[in-house]
This record gives sequence, C-alpha cells and structure tokens, in this order.
Amino acid sequence: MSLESFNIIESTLREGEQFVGANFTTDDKLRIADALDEFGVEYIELTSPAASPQSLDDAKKIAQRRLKAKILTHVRCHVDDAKLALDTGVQGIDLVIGTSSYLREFSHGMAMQQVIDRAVEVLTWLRAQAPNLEIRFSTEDSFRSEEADLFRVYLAVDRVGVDRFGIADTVGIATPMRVYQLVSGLRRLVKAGIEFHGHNDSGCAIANAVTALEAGATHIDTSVLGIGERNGIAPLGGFIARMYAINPSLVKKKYRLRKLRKLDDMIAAMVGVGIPFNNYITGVTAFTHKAGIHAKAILNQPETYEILNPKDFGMTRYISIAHKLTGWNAIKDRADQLGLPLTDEQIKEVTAHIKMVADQKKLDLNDVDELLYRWADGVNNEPIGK
Ligand code: HCA
Ligand code: CU
Repeated sequence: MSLESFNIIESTLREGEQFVGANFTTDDKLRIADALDEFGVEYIELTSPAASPQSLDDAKKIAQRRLKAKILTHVRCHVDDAKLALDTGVQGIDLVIGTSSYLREFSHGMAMQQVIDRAVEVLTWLRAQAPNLEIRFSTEDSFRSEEADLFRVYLAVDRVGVDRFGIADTVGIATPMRVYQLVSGLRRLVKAGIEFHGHNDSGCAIANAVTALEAGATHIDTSVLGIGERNGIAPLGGFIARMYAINPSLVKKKYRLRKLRKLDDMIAAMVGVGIPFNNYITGVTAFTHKAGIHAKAILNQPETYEILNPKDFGMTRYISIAHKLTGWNAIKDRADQLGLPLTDEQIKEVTAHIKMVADQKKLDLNDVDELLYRWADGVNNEPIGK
C-alpha cells in the first residue's frame, strides 16, 4: 500500500499559478521552488512553457537550478506543447487531456477515439525523443468521464508506456468511495505509478488524496494553502497533517516540517490572502485549547486532545483560560507560570470568581492575571478593572 511510500507533486507553481490572486515574478518562482525543495517535496510542477514567454524562460531557469526535487512541467497533450516542454530541460512532463463529455464538447471538441489517437501520438513521439524522461498521462475531469472511456485510453497509453497515470478530480465532485473505486480499478490494470489531483470545491480534496493512496496511488498533487482554480486543491499543509496523523515518524523523516510555516506565510503574502484562522497546522487556532476539561487533560498529557505535536512543526500550543468555560487546573497552571504561591483552595475560589465575571463581560489574560495577583495579595474583593 502506498501510504508507506507516497510522493508529493507540489503544484503551487502550476495549479497555484491558476489562483486568481497569483501573479508570480521570476524571483517569486525561484523563492517558491527553493522553499519547496527545502521542505523536501519530491516533485515541483511548473506552468506550461506554452503559456507565455516568461513561463518558458522561468521553467528553464528552475530546471537548471539543480534542486533535489524533480522538476516537471505540465502541458496539454499536443506535440507542439510537448516539444516546448522538452526544450525547458525539465526531468518530467505531465500531459493532460480532457475525457469528460463536457470537455470533449465544450473545450477541445474531440471524440473519444481522437483523444486516444492523440494520446498515443504524443506519447510515441515523446518516448522517441527522450527515452529517459519521466512521462505522466492524465485524464482531466476523470470523475465525470465514462469509466469505459477512461479505461480504453489508459490501456492504449499503457501499451505505449508511461511512468505514471494521472486521475484528476477537476471539479471537486468525487468522494473517497469513488476515488477508491477508480484508483483501485486502474491499479489492477497497470504497473505504472498513479497520481491523484483533487479539487476542493466540496471539501473532499484531502480525504480523496489519502483514499487514492490507500487504493494504490503513488503520487499526490498539492499546492501551498491549496491555491488553484476556484477554491483550489489539496493543501500541502493539510495533506501533511493527514499523513502525519497516519505515520508521524515517516512524515518527520521525509519532510522538514518546520519549514511549512514559512511556505504558508510566503505564499499568503505573495497572493494577497491571510492564512485562515482554522488552517491546518499554521492557523492561529490550530493548537489552541479552551474548555477547562480539555485544558486539564492537555496539561497532564497533550496527546489527549492533540494528534499533531505542535513542536514537530515549530508551533506552540496555547491554552485559553480567560473565559467562563475555564477550569481550576488551567488557572493553577497560570498561577504557577506567574510564580504565585496560591493554595488549591484559593485557586478554586478565584476560578469561581473568574467564571462569574466572565458571565458578565469578555475577559482577557490580563484580567485573569490581575485577579490572580489580587488573590495572592489577599485583596480579592474589588471588581476587576478598578
Ligand atoms: C488544468 C486542469 C487540471 C489538470 C490536472 C492534471 C485539473 O489544467 O487546469 O493534470 O492531472 O484539475 O484537471 O489542473
Ligand atoms: Cu486542477
């Protein structure tokens, strides 16, 4: 099962460039590629060199950078585009062609047999040009394509030979069950790698990606913060969180997890968005605990309420105590931090007082501290704020 040996194809520099707020300069792209490489992703996918002259030049520059990650570029399944991709000097080419009736009718206008003929033509040509190049062939909008059509094209492509097949949930319609079914069907049929690319329109991107691995996929597409067309694809951080939850030691060995924060911050700044408060790992509340019952257990053993250890990501845990749901264990911990020698009885008293005041008004940590100092000084009868 591929959960043990998955590869990340990081597509911030391809799918991510299709995010409405993205307009990366050459310098931005080099910084992104370097930061992704430092993090340790196995592959970096770049925008098609056919997109613009700058895209071609930048692909050449990044290909020459001698990063540890393999550099791929992503092109339409067309000999002209494939030729341009070869000229960039990248190590692999990701070919894509639409197979759903929507795309065949409203995008490229080709019948299924033409799609198959085109796939075979481009692959045969590419293989002859560059026998050692890593080639992937993907079917855009796989989950709204006829399964029989998909398998016809996969089989034809397999006969020519590719390193990897791509299954793309272009519109975010797939659920884990459907992903499992399609990926395991292809897994039974071919020996090549299988890549999954999933959009997040209905919130299944990460679950679909992990299910693809469970079904035998070998490669998963991500982008930093999930940026891409519409609301994007599986986010790198969220996918990492999921994989860490399954096998922390593997994920810690494969990637430099402390670099994630820098990546999220850098991309957010470049594309002009904030990091959502509830973002995986790097959101401000990702390691914040509130209820007294949670706080007590967290203070005793963080794993009680945490499957991700914030330290592994260079993040810190925060226990929120200035509210009506607080508990005396958390308040005692705060008193200890402040070096105040209060007895358990006093702590319970001041906790009751905090709850009462919090029923009337919103408190912050300063209010709690002030009350703790007063209790320590024995002057606990005045309302806070005086
Ligand atoms: C696109 C479509 C794509 C391709 C995915 C793939 C998708 O080119 O914008 O190559 O596997 O979501 O289908 O991103
Ligand atoms: Cu996509």
